[in-house]
Amino acid sequence: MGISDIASKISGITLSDAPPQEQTPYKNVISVPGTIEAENFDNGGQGVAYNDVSPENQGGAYRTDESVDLVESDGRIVVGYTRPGEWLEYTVDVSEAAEYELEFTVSSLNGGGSIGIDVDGETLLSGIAVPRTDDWDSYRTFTENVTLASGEQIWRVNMESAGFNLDKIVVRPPGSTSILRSPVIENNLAIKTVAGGFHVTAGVSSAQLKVTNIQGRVIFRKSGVFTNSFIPINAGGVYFIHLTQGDKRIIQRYVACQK
Ligand SMILES: [Ca+2]
Ligand SMILES: [Ca+2]
Repeated sequence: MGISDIASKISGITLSDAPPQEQTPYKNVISVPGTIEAENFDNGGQGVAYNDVSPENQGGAYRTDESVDLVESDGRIVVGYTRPGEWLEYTVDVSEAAEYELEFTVSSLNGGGSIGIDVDGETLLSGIAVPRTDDWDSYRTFTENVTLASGEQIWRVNMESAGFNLDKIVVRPPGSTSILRSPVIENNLAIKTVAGGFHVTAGVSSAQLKVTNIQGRVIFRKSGVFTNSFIPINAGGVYFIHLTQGDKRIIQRYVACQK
């Protein structure tokens, strides 16, 4: 067998010559409203169901025959070792065209990441900053509101800027959550909800704090620099806490139980 025969045999087994795999849901089509676990990306492999820079599963968890880096962290399976330009696709079925709230669960040691979502090739979200959580094993949520069409669709989650772990995205009708865990945009801007009220920090430059009730009426307003300042909420009901500082903004829902 000559060199050219060997070369043709080698090229005959390279993956690039294999026909592309068909894209199918990993377990089931994911019902929305519902939970998209990041690790349950579609079947189909590199270039079809996902784009992953490193050929091996660097975390070594869950789906060990895929290139996507899956890590066990804080008792969860998450997508880790994210790199800019990587993406994952999910086959979802939206029950009803409506507004929904997307709640992302993430961790990030150093912050600086951003995420986006395309639906059937159209941008749904782009440039969404992923909060810093100071530890890879420390997870937080943040939410974005979107309008979705009904029916089966392919969601592509884009790792626009890297440096975060993605656990899951919960999709729910807006207004259906109870107390959300606190998002942190930067270390110096945070809302931490607790029973009986919330703590607010805007530690570096002056921020505006506004609390509205479910009718949109402002019931509390404060501006300046706060460090872990406690704002009591005494009457039961649903409130929205708005914290803005320059172009940064956190809006968080707070549900106070009747006493
Ligand atoms: Ca990989
Ligand atoms: Ca997960």
